[in-house]
Amino acid sequence: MRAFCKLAFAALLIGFAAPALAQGTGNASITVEQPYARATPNGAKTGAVYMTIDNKSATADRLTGASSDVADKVQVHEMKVDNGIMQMREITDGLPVPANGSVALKPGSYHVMLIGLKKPLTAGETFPLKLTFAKAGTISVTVPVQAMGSNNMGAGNMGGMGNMGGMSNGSSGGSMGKMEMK
Ligand SMILES: [Cu+2]
Repeated sequence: MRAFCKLAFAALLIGFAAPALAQGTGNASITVEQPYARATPNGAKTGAVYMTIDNKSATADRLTGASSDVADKVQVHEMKVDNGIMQMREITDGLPVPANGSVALKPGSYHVMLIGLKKPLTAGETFPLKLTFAKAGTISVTVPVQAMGSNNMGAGNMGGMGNMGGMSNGSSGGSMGKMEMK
């Protein structure tokens, strides 16, 4: 009985440890870990996708583009605070994924930007996203949508993402003026 319990516990641990969320089958060198998007408020025209991209090969790669059915346009963006002003811009020359390394797309930093959302992103749903790499080619991932503010680390940045939603429809908003898209 005791041995059985240990075995069951070990199986449980293995279950947790397995990279169940690693995606990117069909290509050994690049894997996409734990992609997710935040739910968007009604009427929002933009959303963001976060993930960690691992490169297990000895050759550096670049994320050069993305596409999805859920939005008109998908771009790779960089966000940073410059002189107290939150700015984001499209990375047009590709986001570097270092050899034998990884790059994190996370709130307040790099993200995949969904522009022209066809419908709000709803918590609990998933949507397909295609990522194009200079060397590894196209990798398809399934992105789960998490509730707004579900990640404490990004809570402060959620306001920024909300502002992005307002930005695209051109309406004025209190904090929108603090954000510029280049
Ligand atoms: Cu963006």
